[in-house]
Amino acid sequence: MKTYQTGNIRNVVLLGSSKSGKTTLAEAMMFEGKVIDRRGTIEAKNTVSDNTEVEQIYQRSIYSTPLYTEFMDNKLNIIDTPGQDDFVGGVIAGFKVADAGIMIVNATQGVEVGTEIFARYAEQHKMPLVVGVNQLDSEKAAWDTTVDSLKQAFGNKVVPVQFPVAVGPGFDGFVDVLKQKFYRFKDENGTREDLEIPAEYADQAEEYRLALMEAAAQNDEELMEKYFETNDLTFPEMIKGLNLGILAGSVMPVFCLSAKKDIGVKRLMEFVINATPSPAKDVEVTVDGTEVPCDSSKETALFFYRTSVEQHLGEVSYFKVMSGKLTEGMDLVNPVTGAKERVTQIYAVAGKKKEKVSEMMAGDLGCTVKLKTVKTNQTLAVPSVDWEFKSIDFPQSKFRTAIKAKDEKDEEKLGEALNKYSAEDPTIEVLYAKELKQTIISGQGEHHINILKWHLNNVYKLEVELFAPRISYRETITKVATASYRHKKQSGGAGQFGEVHLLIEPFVEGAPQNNRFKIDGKEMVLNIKGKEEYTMDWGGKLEYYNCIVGGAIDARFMPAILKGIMEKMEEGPLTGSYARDIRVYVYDGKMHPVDSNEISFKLASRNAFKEAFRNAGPKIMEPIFNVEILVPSDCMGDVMSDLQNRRAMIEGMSSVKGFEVLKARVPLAELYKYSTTLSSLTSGRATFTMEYAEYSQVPADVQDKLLKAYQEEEGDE
Ligand SMILES: Nc1nc2c(ncn2[C@@H]2O[C@H](COP(=O)(O)OP(=O)(O)O)[C@@H](O)[C@H]2O)c(=O)[nH]1
Ligand SMILES: [Mg+2]
Repeated sequence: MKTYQTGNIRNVVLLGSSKSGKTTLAEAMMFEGKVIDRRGTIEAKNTVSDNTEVEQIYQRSIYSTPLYTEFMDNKLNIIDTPGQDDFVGGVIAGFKVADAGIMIVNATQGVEVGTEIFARYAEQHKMPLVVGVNQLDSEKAAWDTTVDSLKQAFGNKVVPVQFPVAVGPGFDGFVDVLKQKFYRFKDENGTREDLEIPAEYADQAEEYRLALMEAAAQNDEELMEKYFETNDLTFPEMIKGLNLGILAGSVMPVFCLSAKKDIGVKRLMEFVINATPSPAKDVEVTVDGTEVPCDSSKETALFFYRTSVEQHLGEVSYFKVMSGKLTEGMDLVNPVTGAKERVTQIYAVAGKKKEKVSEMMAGDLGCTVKLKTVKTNQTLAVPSVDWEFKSIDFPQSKFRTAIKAKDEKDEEKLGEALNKYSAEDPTIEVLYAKELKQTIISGQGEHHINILKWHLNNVYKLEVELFAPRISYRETITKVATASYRHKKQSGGAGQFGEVHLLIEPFVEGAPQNNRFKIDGKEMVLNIKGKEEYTMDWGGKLEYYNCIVGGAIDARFMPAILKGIMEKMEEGPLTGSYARDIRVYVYDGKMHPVDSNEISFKLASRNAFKEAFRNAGPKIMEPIFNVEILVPSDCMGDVMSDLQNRRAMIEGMSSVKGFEVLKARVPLAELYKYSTTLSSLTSGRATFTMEYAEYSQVPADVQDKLLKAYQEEEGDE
C-alpha cells in the first residue's frame, strides 16, 4: 500500500441501529476499494468485521472493528460499530479518532431506537453526520416515510442529496441531485451506468436540488448572497456549503443505499471524501492544555484507542497517529510512565486482515503488535515531547453486579480473567469492594455483562455466579446516651481489669463544642481536657474527647480506649456496617493497680460504646443516588410508576425534543438491574445516568428487616 498523506485520509465511524446494515456496508466499501476481492455476508458468517466467535454466535457486532478502504486516491479508515447501547464503548472510542459519522438507517424501519441513541452520542461528541438510508432493495422498504422519520427526529437539517427510483426488490438506481445524474446499476457488484436524469423525474429532481442548495447556502454569507442573486450555486460551491454545514452540525445529508447489492456505496464514499474533513485540520489538546496539530512534519505521537488479544498475533494495539510520521522500527516513549517501546511493525487494519506498511502519516489509523506495556488511552511519542492526550470519555456504567467463581479455588483465576477482559473493554469496570467483601463488576447493561460471562465460560473456562451486590449501609445515632462497662478477668496468672464510662452524641458538621448534657432529666457537665478528630475512611467523622478527671484512668490507656471505639465503628453494632458521625466523651472509669492493661481497656470501651450506641436512637443509613432518566414522553407513566416502587423521590421534570428528562433520588438498594427494567419499559428508548448523592436514613420497615437479617446471620455463625 502506498503512504497516504494527512489530507488524503478520512476517518469515519459507522453508526446506527443493530441490523441496519453497517457491517454489510463496510464489506461493500472494502470490496469497492479492492481491499477484499469478494464480499462476505452476515448469513455466511464470513464478513471481515464480525469476525469473533461470539459475534458469529450472536450474529451481530459486539466490538468496534477498525477497517479501511482505498478510494479516489484517499484512504478511508472506517470504524464499524455495534448497534446496541450496551456496546457503546467502541463507538465512543471511534469518536475519539474519527472526524465524521455515517449513520445507517434501515429503510424498512425508519428511525429506530439505536438511531436516536447514537445520534445523541454523536451530538454530545460534536461528530458531524452523513446519513445512508439502507436496504432500499427490501420488500418493505419505504423512502418517504424513512426520510420523514429522520426529519421528525432531527429536524430541518435532514436534506436528501438523492432519491431512489423503484424502491423494493426492483431497486436498481437513484437520482443524485448534487451530481445531477441518474445512476443505474446493472448487477450486484456495483457496476453502474451514469445517465442523464430521465424526464419523468425532472420535477422531483429540481425540488430536491433547490432544497439542497438552500441547505448548502445557509452556512456561508457569500454563498447566501450568490444564491439569492442567481438562484443557483455551482458544484464546488454546493460542496463548500455542505461541508461547512456538516461540520457545524446544521446539515445532515441523506443518501440511498443497498449495501447488500452494492448500490450507492461508491457515491457515498465519494461524497464522504469530498464533503467531510480530513484530519489535517484536527488539533488535539493534551491534558495540560498543549495544542497538538495533526501535522506530519511535527514530532511523532500516537494515541492508543483500543487493545485486543487476537489469534496468532497476541496483544494488538490500535492507534491513531496524532502528529508526525510513524516509521517502522521507531523508538517511542510513554510520556507518563517513561516506558520505552519500539514499534517494530505497522499495519493498516481491515478486521482480521492486517496489511504491513513501512510508515504512516499524522491522522492515519493503524495497529502494531508486541508492545510491552501500552494500554488503551495511553500515548507514545518521541522523547522530545511530553504530550499526554486526553482519555476517551467513556460513559458511566449503568449495570452493576457482584460476581464470584462457582468453585472457590478459581477466585484467583477469575480475578486475572476480569483484569484481562477489562483491559480490552474499558467500559467494564472491576473492583474488589473491601467493605462488601465482594468483587463488583459494572458495565453498560445486562447484555454487556452477559457477553463478559460468555467469555469467562468459553474462553477462560470458568464457571461463575452473578448476584446482587451488598449495599454499603452506614450506622449512626440520633441522640445522647451514656454507658459504662467493666472488663474483669481473674482466673489464675495475671488478671485483666478495665472500666470505662462514656457518653456519645451525634456529630453534626459545624455544631459547636458542647459540655452540658441532659441524661434522663439529669444535668451532666463534662470537663473537656482533650479533643481528637478523625475522618473515617468510609466517610463521616469521629470526635474523641478526653474528659477524665482525678486520674480515674491513666493517660496511657486513652489510645487503647480509642482503638476499641474505632474497632466497633468499623463493624457497627446494628448490622456490622461502618458507623459514622459520632462524638464520644470518655468521662470516668476505674483502674486496677496490677491487672489493668491496654487490652482490658480496649475491650471495656468496645462494649461500652456498643451499649451506648444501641441506646442512642441508632439509625441505618443507605446510599442514595441522583438518577437522571431520558424518557420518550409516551413512556413517562410506566417509568414513573416503576420509580415509585423503588422508593424514589422525584425531583424534577423537563422536556426536550420529544423526551422528558426525569430527575430523581433513588436508594442504591432499589437500583439493581434498573437498566434492564428501564429498557423493557421503554423498548430500549430510554437512557439514564446515576451518581452517588448522599447517605440518608432508611425507613423504619427497611431498618427492621436489616436488623433481623443481621441477627440471623450473626446467629448462624
Ligand atoms: N435486503 C438487504 N439486506 C441487507 C442490506 N444490508 C444489510 N442487510 C442484511 O441485514 C442484516 C443486518 O446486516 P448487518 O450488516 O449485520 O447490520 P449491522 O448490525 O448494522 O452491522 C443482515 O442479514 C444483512 O444481510 C441491504 O442493503 N439489503
Ligand atoms: Mg454490524
